[in-house]
Amino acid sequence: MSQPSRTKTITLDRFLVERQRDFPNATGQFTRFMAQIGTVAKIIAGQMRHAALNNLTGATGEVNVQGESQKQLDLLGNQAFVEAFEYVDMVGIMVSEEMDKAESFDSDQSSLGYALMVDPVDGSSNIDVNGIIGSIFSVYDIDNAKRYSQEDALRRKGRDQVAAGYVMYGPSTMLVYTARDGVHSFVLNNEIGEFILHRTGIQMPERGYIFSANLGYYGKWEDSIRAYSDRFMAADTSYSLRYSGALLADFHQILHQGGVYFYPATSEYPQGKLRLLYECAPLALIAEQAGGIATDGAQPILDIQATEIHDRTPVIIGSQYEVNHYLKMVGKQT
Ligand code: P6P
Repeated sequence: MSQPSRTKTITLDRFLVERQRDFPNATGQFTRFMAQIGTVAKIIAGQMRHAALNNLTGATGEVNVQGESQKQLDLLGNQAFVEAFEYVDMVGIMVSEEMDKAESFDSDQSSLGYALMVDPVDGSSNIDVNGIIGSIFSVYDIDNAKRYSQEDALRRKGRDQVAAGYVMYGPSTMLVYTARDGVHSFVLNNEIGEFILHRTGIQMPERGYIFSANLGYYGKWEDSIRAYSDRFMAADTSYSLRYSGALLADFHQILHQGGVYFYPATSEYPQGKLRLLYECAPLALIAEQAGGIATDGAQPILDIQATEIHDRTPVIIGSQYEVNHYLKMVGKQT
């Protein structure tokens, strides 16, 4: 009798342990870190699934440091990250879209630790209409022994990231990350509570057919950006517009199908709206690891020096063809 074909089920933990063998100096700290990310993702996924039933949608009535209305799930998501990393003694400092200042986790370890930057619930305005949302994270090495000042430890360039990734709370809960060794995705199997390997070495198509931008701001863009945007709607091109209001969801589609997401400076956001440390830099590392490009129009996102933990930046991110076209038509990239 033929045996059932055994598709190897590779959990996130197994993948991390096997990858760790490729890094002879690995201490296992990153493996433990990513396991905690998996735990936070499961907690937030559960909160999202039951939000409407538990009356957890809607705003808190507070405004966050960004001047944006804070949703209940913004705070719950942020708390899930704080609780997951304050006790494991590997994150020395955490920056979050939902916290005015960086949170220091006292650590008696003298070895290397991590600085963690997170957008706990990206696209939270979608919560009230059951839209797609996610969490974005970015990780840097810090040396707790030196007792960095928070600001010193945080004035980083995205190119220094140890790892970056996001969790998408959609029809499936999907975790996508890179540790500078390619881009890998995992899907949460709710029956067994494990993230299962979905794809490794994801490569972004060199050219796509999706463009993602909030055309409601068309009138607030400079002329050259309007001309760039017009190209996607011209009779002789065949692009589709996709814009969900959640950066990571729009980026995820472009990562797999190719194209471009752009949120340029507007008269309302002269520095751009999206945040450098916990939205643009992590996705830029993933984009570059997958063969794509991420720029602010003048320089690669990963080369931008953060001066403040909630810095904003214009962002154009996606396939080589579409982003290079932006740089030709609009950009001044050195
Ligand atoms: P707008 C969500 O608030 C976010 O930071 C990104 O996830 C999203 O792409 C963008 O802002 C949406 O901004 O101005 O189009 O509503």
